[in-house]
Amino acid sequence: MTPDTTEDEIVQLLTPAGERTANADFAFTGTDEDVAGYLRDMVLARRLDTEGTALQRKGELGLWCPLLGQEGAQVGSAAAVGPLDFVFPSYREHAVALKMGVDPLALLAPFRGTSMIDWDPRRLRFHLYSFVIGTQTLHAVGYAMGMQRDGVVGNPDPADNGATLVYFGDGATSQGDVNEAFVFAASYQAPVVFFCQNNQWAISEPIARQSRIPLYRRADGYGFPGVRVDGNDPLAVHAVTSWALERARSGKGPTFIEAFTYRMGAHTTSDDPTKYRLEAELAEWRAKDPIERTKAYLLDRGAIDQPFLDDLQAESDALAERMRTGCLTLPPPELPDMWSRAFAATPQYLATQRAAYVAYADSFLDAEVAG
Ligand SMILES: Cc1ncc(C[n+]2csc(CCOP(=O)(O)OP(=O)(O)O)c2C)c(N)n1
Repeated sequence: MTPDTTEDEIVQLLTPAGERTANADFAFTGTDEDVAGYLRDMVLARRLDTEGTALQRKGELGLWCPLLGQEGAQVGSAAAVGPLDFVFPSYREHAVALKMGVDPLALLAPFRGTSMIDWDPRRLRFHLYSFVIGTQTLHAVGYAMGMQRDGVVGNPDPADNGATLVYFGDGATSQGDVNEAFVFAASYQAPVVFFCQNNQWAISEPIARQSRIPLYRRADGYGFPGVRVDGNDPLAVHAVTSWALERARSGKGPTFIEAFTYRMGAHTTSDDPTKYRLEAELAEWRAKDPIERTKAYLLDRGAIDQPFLDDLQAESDALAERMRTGCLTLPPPELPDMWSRAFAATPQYLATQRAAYVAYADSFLDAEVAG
């Protein structure tokens, strides 16, 4: 189902069996401790994801978007984010959200319908989830152009520079807005990294039907580099994303990264993938699991041991327990909140509407007291 391509076009540094491989252009420079950290982040994200699905099945969430299989792409890329960078997610980036400091309970809010956002995007440098396909690519380019004007790009000291990193899916690349984002980013040499998780499916639409060429090659037509990386290899993803972010921060413009991965779960909890894809395909990708290969690599090197894995299991269990109990305590929204959620400072006309509503609602309370 994938476009015609050859294996050697993919940057890979860790094979599915957990063996290190070399690449002529990219090298992983992190330590064993860093890789153990990636393993921890991936395991916790997968557990959060499992609980999200379970909570939806129990009727506590309206919807959940599983990330199962995409942990390597998300953790490897998020680990490359620097202090001045700003991240724009789609709706499946739970592992990135955790890495950026979002509280796991806050992630449940949009899916429980208690809030659109329960974290501070400015403090965490992590924008709210975007459910409208592709809009976040335009936000990321606009923000990156603002960074250029604020002088946070291309400074001699790398510590003074930032860029944006935007996540989207293979299906999003068929969207007009996303192509407009590419054009603007190229025209202005905006400091943005387009991180496409090609998980092979846009709901039931396979990638082969959406693109005649491998997605990363499209970047050439816009005038910036495109790189295809093994999305289930967190080391390779980290190496490629670090390079692309550094390029952007130093003023060399945008990069398109195609993280070649697979959505092992359903599109959302409203979807049944057995209706449109074959079990054999899933089995093939299960053998490329990002967590299993990273664990095998670290165990083989003696960089982690059973106590490490036991502690991780206990930490995962505690996270799951907190999600199960905490989900039920998320405060439901108050109706008057809808006038004060869109702007940092509520404009006068909205404050007036809000006051009129509150007075109207209160008039029923007065009537009750009088009655
Ligand atoms: C503008 C817009 N059009 C259509 C949809 C409906 N929709 C939701 S998810 C989806 C497919 C997205 O696929 P992809 O970009 O590959 O991301 P993935 O869900 O696989 O992560 C579509 C068409 C939407 N949310 N927004």
